[in-house]
Amino acid sequence: APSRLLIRGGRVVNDDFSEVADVLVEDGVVRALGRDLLPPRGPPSGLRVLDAAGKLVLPGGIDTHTHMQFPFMGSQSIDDFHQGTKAALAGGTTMILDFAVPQKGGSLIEAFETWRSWADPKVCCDYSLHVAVTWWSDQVKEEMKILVHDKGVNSFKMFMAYKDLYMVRDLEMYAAFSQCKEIGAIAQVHAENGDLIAEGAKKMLALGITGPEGHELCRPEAVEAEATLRAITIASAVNCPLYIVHVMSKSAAKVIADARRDGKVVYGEPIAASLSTDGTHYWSKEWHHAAHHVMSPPLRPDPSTPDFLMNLLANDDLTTTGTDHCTFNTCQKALGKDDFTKIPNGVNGVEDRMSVIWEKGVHSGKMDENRFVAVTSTNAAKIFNLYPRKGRIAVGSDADIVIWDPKATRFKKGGIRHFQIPRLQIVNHIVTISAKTHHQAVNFNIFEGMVCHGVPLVTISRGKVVYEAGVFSVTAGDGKFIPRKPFAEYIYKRIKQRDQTCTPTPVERAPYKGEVTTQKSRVT
Ligand code: DUC
Ligand code: ZN
Ligand code: ZN
Ligand code: ZN
Repeated sequence: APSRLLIRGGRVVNDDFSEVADVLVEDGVVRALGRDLLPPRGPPSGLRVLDAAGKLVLPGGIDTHTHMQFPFMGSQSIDDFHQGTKAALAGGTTMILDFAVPQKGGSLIEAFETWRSWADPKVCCDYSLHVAVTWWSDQVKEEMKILVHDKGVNSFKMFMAYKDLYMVRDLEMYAAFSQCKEIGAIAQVHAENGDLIAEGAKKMLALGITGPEGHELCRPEAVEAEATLRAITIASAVNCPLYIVHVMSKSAAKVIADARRDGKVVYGEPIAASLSTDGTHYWSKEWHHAAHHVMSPPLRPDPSTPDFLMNLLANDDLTTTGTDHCTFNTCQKALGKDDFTKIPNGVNGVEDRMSVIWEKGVHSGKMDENRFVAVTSTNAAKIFNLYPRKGRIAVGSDADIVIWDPKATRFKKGGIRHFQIPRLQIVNHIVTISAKTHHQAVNFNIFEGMVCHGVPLVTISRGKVVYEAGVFSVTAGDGKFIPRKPFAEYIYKRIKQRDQTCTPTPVERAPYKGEVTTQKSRVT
């Protein structure tokens, strides 16, 4: 295959600027960007030309939140690192951030190495790993440091829910957040009150509510909002940057927006699911349909939630987007047939996210193409310190690029729509999202039937065309683990600045009436 690519005549879209330009790709990186890069004599041998006229040329999507082949709730998620990353590429995502999750009492480094041994031989796109802190000890503290210094990890996730399995208490979070601050890592939380959920679930089961609706009823919005505020309060006490994963509710999003207005270094990550569907499905008459929507925190029954979250994403109250892609087939979901607490939690999205956000965000008129790039790619790259290697189309950046059709239309009935582009015939085949046509392993799609006007036509991963015209040319293991260094500049400057303004300085206070000695007092 030619080692050089010229993407010609497309509209190159970064988070801050769009311009019609050619993109020359060589050795996996962007070599040049400009007008008319094609020599008048035509392409030299070894140069493949992709005509992108009328299309957008976007930085590949970064999915900040996936769980491929995750051993969880008596099951293992069905999309593994192979199928899951192929599906990502088909959807225009060229990098995922997955989670290594140790058992309580287990080594973080061992978990990290285990996940790497699963992912490395299988991944088709680049990836990084967040590591979960599920318990606390001196060993955990030391291992966090080693992971940051030697293993390319700069983000640690704490679960405030999943009592007995993964949940950490406030004091443990305080300790973990302090350590994150110390070693230059960003703290992440799954924000839900695990104690309230456990009690709520007991109550539901005692009332005879055993179906998927019980899942939502025992963990209402307030349970998410309370934990979100608690995590922000704890992070703020140690001035550690905080990233709230899977923001699912209006009330949690409001808490984050408020904290950001107060100047706190907090980021919120809504997911494809919370931005485009809702919890009314839990009341479906078909058990399997309801069960396939079971994830934590749950989708919210309030149908105004997706629009609300999308508005906050558009105006920078929320910052990034992931999917929490963690899929289970119907037979796996059936583990919880008689008891909703046993339904393996998780929904799809890794393939759907870009088109779903385009549809509900850009096509709906809530955001422009630049904001779309910011929330699907650039902001994640900045926060997790992958920028500008990832998240930007610029000279020297990895050539993770998507040729995007912003105005795809419906299939002609019974036919497949072909786009005739010189040297390239593109088959546009995912205009209507369906489990029948998606590349995800799972046998259900929570976005079933959604019509999308924005679709990836060609996906390029580190300079290689890996998906085109509905066809993959990628091999398991082609993706790479991307190590990340401590605190991105994007975050560090703000934390430093807050260190100065937040730290109380001891000063002399005026003596009380009749007091002979003065003593140190703290005035902030
Ligand atoms: N929530 C899910 O739905 N699945 C995986 C883990 C999580 O927190
Ligand atoms: Zn979670
Ligand atoms: Zn439904
Ligand atoms: Zn998750």
